[in-house]
Amino acid sequence: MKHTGFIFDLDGVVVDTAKYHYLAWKKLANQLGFEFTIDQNELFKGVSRKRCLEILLDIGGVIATQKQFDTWMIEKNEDYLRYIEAMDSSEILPDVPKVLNYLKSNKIPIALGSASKNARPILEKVNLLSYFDVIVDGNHVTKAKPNPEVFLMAAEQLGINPENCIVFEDAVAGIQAANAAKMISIGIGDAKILSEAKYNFLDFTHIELSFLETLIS
Ligand code: B16
Ligand code: MG
Repeated sequence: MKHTGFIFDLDGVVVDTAKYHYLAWKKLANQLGFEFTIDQNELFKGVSRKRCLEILLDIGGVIATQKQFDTWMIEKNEDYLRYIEAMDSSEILPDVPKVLNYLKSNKIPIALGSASKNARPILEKVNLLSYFDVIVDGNHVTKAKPNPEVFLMAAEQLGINPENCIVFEDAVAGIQAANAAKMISIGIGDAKILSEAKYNFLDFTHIELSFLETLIS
C-alpha cells in the first residue's frame, strides 16, 4: 500500500454550509440597502471571510470605513454562528461517512483543508472531528486558495509527500490550489465548472470504494 493522505475541503464537500453563509451575507446586504442573490453567493465559495465582504461591498457599491468593515465582518460571523449552532450530523453530505470510514479502516491519514475559521466547531457539531488527524483552516493560513498553502501545510502535518495527497474540493480555486501543490485533485460538483480537476464526481454517492482502493494501492 502506498503512503497516501486524503485532504477534504469543508464547505461544499463535507457539509453544505454555503446556505448559511448566504443567509448571513444576505442579511448584511439587505441591512445596507441592496440585494444579494444565490447566484452571486457562488463567488463566495472557498473565499475568505474578508474577501467575501470586499466582494459584497463591491456588489452593493458601498464604500466602508475600516471600522465599519470590521464591525460588519463580526456581525456576519455572529449571524453565521447562530445558524451553525443548530447543525447536527444530519447535515453531513451523502456518503461522506462511507468514504471517511473506508479510509479510517485502511489507516489512511485524513486532513481538513478549509478557508473557514469556524471549521473545528462545525466538525464538532456534525460529530466528525475524530476522523481528522490534521486540521488546517482559516486560522492557520495567510494565503487564500488558489494558493496551495493550506494543502501543503496539511500534507506536511500529515507527513505525506504532496504528490501522494488526494484533495476533495468543490471550488475552482480549491482545485487550482490542489493542482499547484502537485496533489491529485478530485472535483466534487459540476464537472464543467471543475474541469481542471484530475477526477470529477457529482457527489460522494458516485465514488465507488474500488476507486479509492486504486488511489491507495
Ligand atoms: P468563515 P471552505 C469557505 O469554506 C467557504 O466556502 C466560504 O464561503 C467562506 O467565506 C470561507 O470558508 C470562510 O469561512 O467565515 O467561517 O471563516 O469551502 O474553504 O471549507
Ligand atoms: Mg468548499
